[in-house]
Amino acid sequence: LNERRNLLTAEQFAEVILNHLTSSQGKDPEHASIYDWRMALSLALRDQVIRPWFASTRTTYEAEAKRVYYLSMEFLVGRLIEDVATNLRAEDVAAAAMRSLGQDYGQVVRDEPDAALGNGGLGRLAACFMDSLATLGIPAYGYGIRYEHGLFEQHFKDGQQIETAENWLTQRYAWEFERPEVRYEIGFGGTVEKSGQTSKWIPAETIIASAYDTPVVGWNGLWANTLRLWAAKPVKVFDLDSFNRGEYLAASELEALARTISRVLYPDDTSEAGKELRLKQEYFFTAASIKDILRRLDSEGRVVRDLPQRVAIQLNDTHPAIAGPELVRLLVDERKLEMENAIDIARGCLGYTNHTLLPEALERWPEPIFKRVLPRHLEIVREIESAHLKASGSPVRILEDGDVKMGELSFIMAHKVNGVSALHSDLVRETVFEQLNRDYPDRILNQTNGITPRRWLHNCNPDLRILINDTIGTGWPADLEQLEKLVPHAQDAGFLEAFKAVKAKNKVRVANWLKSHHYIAVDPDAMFDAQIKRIHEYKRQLMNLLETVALWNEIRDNPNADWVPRVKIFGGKAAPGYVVAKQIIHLINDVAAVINADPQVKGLLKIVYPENYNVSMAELLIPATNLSEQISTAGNEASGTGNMKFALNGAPTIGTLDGANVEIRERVGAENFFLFGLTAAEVVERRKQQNYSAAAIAVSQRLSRALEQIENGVFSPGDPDRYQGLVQDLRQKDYFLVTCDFDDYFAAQRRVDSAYADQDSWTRMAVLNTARVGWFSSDRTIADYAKDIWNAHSLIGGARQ
Ligand code: 26W
Repeated sequence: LNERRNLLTAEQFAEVILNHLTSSQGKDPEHASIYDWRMALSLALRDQVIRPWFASTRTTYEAEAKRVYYLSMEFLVGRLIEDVATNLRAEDVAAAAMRSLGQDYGQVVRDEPDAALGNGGLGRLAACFMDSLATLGIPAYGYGIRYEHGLFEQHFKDGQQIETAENWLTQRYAWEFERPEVRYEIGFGGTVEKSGQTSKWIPAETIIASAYDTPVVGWNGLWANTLRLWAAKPVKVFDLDSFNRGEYLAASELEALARTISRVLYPDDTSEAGKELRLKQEYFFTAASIKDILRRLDSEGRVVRDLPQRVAIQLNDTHPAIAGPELVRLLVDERKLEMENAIDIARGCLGYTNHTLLPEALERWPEPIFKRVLPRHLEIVREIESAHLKASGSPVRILEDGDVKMGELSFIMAHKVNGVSALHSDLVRETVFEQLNRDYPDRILNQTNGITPRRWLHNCNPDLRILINDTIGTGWPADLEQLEKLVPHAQDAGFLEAFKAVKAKNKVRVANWLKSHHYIAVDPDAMFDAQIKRIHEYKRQLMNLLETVALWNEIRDNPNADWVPRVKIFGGKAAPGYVVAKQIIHLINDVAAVINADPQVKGLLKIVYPENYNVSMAELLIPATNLSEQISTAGNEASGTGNMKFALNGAPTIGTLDGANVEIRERVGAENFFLFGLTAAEVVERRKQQNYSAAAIAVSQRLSRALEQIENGVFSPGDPDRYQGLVQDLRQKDYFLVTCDFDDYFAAQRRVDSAYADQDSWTRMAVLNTARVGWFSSDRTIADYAKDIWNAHSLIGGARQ
């Protein structure tokens, strides 16, 4: 295995970089821009991945091993230079090589734009899973869409979110290989022809799915898998007849139409727009992936009966749910299997992960749209439904109220269905899939999410990495539970000092960045308190902001008390059509303007909200954070993964018993976690009461005052009515119980203040958070999926350590 790693010296590597600068970029060092240097460095790194990549393919083939296919609409990859360099264990060589060429390695690393092909948690989880699959040496492909425009860029204009198109492909993407020979025709619409027992779909339009492959190398460079993203292209690029008639636009219309399918990532991570284009995107990448999987099976001389033994297909939420009907269609219409046999074979391959219980996020397609786009699939969905009704006696239908329900379809077509935290999986059993769980009692299981320790500690927090290496050795990036060995050091004054110094240095780094990139001055000695995630009502950024306003009032009332200086950091985007979320953004910025300009709280309270939060910003902010805000209404955050990243980097949580917070608290210890708020069961009960928010406001002086200030225009003096609607909703409805949890949250924040005032004990808490969250490595998550769902195996054995 070690022969796969072909470590170069810095001199040799500099040579490779220079060759790419000239041969691939066509520049000499005198005329090269930072972009040229970045491309040369990236291509030089990519070269080093080829060997393990080929070797992994060969090994998989020879072992006749089962392959895992992870189907996901989103892969929120971020930057890759450091990721690839460290996984190859070539970071020092790469940095030294660049230095010898007169280049600033860190600056070149930061020049890389994020690959932002995802919205948030679900997409980032897929990227962490790809890293862990490669690290564990499990043969796997990620399948998704090569969006021309990733998640929009967020700007603030007068405090309001403005979106502009993201344009990552204006520069060449260094990591991918275009595969013009790997192309499939994907049909839409049309009719179904019947002859006797057989059916044949005659699509009205077809487009081409064209593959782009990015190798994903694991830790130590022992294994590499493929992320295969599909781009939509026209069957016929250009209509010469139109052109010759002088109809220049019409001549390229076909191309423009076809490319629309992979043009842009839908920016909604919560509400289903029900748009036909979205359904087409889903079918487009799923159908291409399934065809690719069958082609690979055929090329290995296997028959479709072997599928469940050779192939595991994981559906990342319902977005690729059409994989079930598509696989059945190919088996029945093209390979002439019996319907029920085909359904069983498909189910043997498929697993489905549920990522949300929010009713507005559960995909349903109106039958007319579904039928227009996928007429044959609608027939097959009916067959799947009747086979299910017959076999189980279940009353649950897939087609209901004129909709095709993708959650039910996924559940019925999968042999395993999983939630993403213990609490969430319980709620999946008790709520959305209560009846189906009775019908198929062994189908639902839990797989608590995880994060890759390579990106989320080793790379983003280099000083902590070094401290940990010096303290417990270097085995932890591949075996994160070794961090437990840090526990005894939580009693060691020298270690605590060093740990604190690392955090302080990371905070200075952020303070400098805020100064230079956002023109905001913050005191690095203040507590950094961060809530960075998508803006959503259930995540309750509004509660955090109300607490901030209440704290502001309190400081002004008692200016001479012993206040703990705080910087409240917000980060995150709102879906462009989510009006309330956008108002919350506006309010955060309005409150920030007033509080930050108030001389009375200067040095004690500051709000910062840097625009365009993304993966790279998270990598900067998380290592510098003292307090992690995980304050969703219990029962709503399926898992959360930011919560794990903060704890791993030594930031204790203030949080509710929601998602993976529950398991984090169990592991770090209740005394190292600031708990508040209603439980999921209490939330259900409270919602049954009348006027619960009015009652909560009536008993809270602090909350009443903050609400009045907001609705009276204290923070929007030029437009005093601006937040009337937002506050009215809290007074009258408050579905997410901001008002009910407010007082308990405020009290928990004051406990945080006192705990933080004792810096030694705070640092001990921080250390114990880092030391005890090793279980949340995505390596553990993936090992459990492999065992409990996929029956897939590592082909590198114990070598990864
Ligand atoms: C409208 C279509 C749609 C609906 C839901 C798009 C995307 C979604 C996702 C399910 C939203 C999402 O990212 N969910 C998050 O998944 C993470 C990984 O499991 C969890 O940690 C988060 O708690 C969950 O909100």
